[in-house]
Amino acid sequence: MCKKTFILVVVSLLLCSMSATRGGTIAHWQLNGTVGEKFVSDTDIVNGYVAYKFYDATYGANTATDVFYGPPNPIYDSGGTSAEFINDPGDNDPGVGLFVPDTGTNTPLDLSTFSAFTIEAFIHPYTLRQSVIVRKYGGDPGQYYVDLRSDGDVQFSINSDGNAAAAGAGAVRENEWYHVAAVFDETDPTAPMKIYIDGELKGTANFRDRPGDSPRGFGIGSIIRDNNSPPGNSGQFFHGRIDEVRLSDEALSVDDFLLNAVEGAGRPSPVDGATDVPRDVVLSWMSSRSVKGHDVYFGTVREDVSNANRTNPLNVLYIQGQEGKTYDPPGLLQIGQTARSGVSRLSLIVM
Ligand SMILES: [Ca+2]
Ligand SMILES: [Ca+2]
Ligand SMILES: [Ca+2]
Repeated sequence: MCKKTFILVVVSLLLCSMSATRGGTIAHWQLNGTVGEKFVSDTDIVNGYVAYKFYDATYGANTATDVFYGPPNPIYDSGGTSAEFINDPGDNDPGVGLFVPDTGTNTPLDLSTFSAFTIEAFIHPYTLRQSVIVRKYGGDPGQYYVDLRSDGDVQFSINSDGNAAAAGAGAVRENEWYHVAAVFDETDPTAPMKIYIDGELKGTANFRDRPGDSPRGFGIGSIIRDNNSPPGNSGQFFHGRIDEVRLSDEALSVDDFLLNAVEGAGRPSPVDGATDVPRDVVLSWMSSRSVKGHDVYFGTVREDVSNANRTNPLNVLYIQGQEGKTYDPPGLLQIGQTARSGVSRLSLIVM
């Protein structure tokens, strides 16, 4: 049986002059290292806050359970890595997580001095359960968190657990990447608390108070209930990958999320290595707001698709300057596909 191979190439047309309008970054942990090696620590690239790996105080020796450097999220800085939390004891405690020590009253990481802020991270959960993405634990007032629930909900909470913007059950699934953003703005008359998944507003809450100061450490992938170094009381360990944790001192618009900071085009759908793809699939991709259009090349001859351009389209240039980020191939495809994405050039190879 003969299989046709279709090759799709999307070329992003970049705007040359882009102005950055976003405000200040409080911290940005990129969590970059060497894939497969054990995570040690990560220094945020703006203010130098160090996130250290620690083992829960009740955690026994288990070399399989640790935090490693894992594959990067496919959207932002896909040349880096993530932190891969291998925490699968069948429950969410004990485990291994990351912490940043609290250094005093009303520090920037307390988020108590900002009238607006945004918390972002890319997550790729292996298991849906009660587990922390980021959290500064404390009493009421004195805490904030973004966490994952067993039903695929993601919640953003300030001070008391009940003050929560919830994305809702099924907002995320296991073994897929998502961008999560929690946005707070005391002055927002519509709702001061918002939770976004992949740039889509999923939930709001009308609680208007900023977090109070907390004396506990800041946790990534775990709750920290003290300020010991390493923590002596921790739990709710995340099982999966977390990447690019960023705190900003303003209520970012969706356009300013890291989700949209990708250079060129990326994140092909169907995803890399996907199986059971419907034959009437509509191919899609994401691109940054600096991209004003896409040229889509599609054909059965790899060399033609690779070599074609606007002046020499080789009969494979299907779309020119398209603003949209989807492409519905003509007819039905025979698919056992692989996909590869580059920085400013996206290729979907459909077998
Ligand atoms: Ca990274
Ligand atoms: Ca504090
Ligand atoms: Ca514990």
